[in-house]
Amino acid sequence: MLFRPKFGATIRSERAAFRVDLLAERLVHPWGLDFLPDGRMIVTERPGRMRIVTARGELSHAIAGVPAVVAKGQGGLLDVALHPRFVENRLVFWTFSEAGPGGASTALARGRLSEDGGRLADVTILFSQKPKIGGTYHFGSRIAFDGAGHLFAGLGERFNDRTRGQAQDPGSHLGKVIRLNEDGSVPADNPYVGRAGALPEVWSIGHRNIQAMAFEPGTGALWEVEHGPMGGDELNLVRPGVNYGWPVVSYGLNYDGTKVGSGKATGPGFEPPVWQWTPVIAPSGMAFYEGGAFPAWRGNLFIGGLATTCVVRLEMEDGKVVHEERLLRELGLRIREVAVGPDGALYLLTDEDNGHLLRVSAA
Ligand SMILES: [Ca+2]
Repeated sequence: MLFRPKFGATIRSERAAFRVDLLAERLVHPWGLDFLPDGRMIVTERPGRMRIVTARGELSHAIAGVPAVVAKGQGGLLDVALHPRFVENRLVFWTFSEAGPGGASTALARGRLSEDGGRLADVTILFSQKPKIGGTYHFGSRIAFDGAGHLFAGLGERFNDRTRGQAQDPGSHLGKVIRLNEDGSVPADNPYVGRAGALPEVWSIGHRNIQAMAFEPGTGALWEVEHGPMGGDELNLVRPGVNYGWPVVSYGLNYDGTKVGSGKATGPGFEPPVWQWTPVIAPSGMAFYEGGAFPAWRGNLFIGGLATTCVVRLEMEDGKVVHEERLLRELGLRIREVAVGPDGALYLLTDEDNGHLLRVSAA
C-alpha cells in the first residue's frame, strides 16, 4: 500500500528536501501552464477553458475568446505558452484539437490577452495539422520558443494503424516537430522547404506522441519527450531534418505484443533516443531547472509521469543522461505538466477530473 504523505510534510530525496503544497484544485484535467510576468499563471483545462491562477491559488473565471475545441478522449485544449516578450505584446499561444473535414487534428492559435486578463482578442489560427482524421488519441502537443523569432510545436501521429506510418512522411504533419515564425509564416531555412511532396513547416520526423518540449538553458538545444507504445517512451534531442524512427524502430512493442515496424529498436538512418523508458512512464510536461531554490537541482530536467504518478529528475551531462531519480510516486497523482516558477519552486498540474496545481518548494 502506498504511503500518502500529507501536503506540507517534508520529503527527503537524493539531492534535496522539499515540501509539496496544494495550491489549487477543481481544475478539470489541466494541461498546460505558463507564468505571467507578475507571478500569476495561465492554465489550460482540457475541456476548453483557459484561466488565470494567482500565486496563492485563486482561480479566475474562464478567459473569453478561446475558440471551440474537440474535447474528446485525449483531445481538447492542450498546451499554452506566452510569447517571450509578452510584457510588450500580450501574445498568448496555445494548441488544441480542432474539428474539420475528416475529423480533427491539432492546431496552434495565438491571441492577445486583455490588460484585465479576461479576454483574448485578435485570435488567429496560425497552424492546422494536416490531415484531419477520426479518432481521439495522440494529438500531442507542446509549444516552445527559441527566443530568436521562431516557435516549435510537437505533434502526435493520431495513433491508428492506418495513419501512423505518415510519421515517416514529410508530406504529412502527423508525428512531427514543426517550426514556424511567430506570425505563423514558414521560415525559409526550414529543412523541407522547396522539397517536392513535403510540407514546409516540418522540422523533424518519425515521432509518435510528443507530450513535452523544452529548450535547454546554456546550450540552446531543443529536447522533446514522446510516448512509446508498450515500452519505449523517449527523450530526444531535436535537430532539423532528422528522423526519430517511429513507427519503423522502437524500444517498445505494439499493445498486442507484436513487434513494431522492423522489429528492431534502432536502425540506420534513425536517430536513437538519448534516454528511453521501458516499461513506460507515460511522460507529459517537462522543464529544465534553473531556479535558485534548489541549487542541487540546477541543470536537471524534470519530466511529469502520468501512468507512473511521479516526477522524473534527470541529471544531464554533455547531452547525455547520467542519472535518474523518481520523485513523488507516493502522491499517486498523474503529473501532466511541470514548470519552474519565478520563485524557484516547481509547479505541477495533475491530470484528474479534480486536477490539482501543486507547488514543490524547498523544505
Ligand atoms: Ca524514436
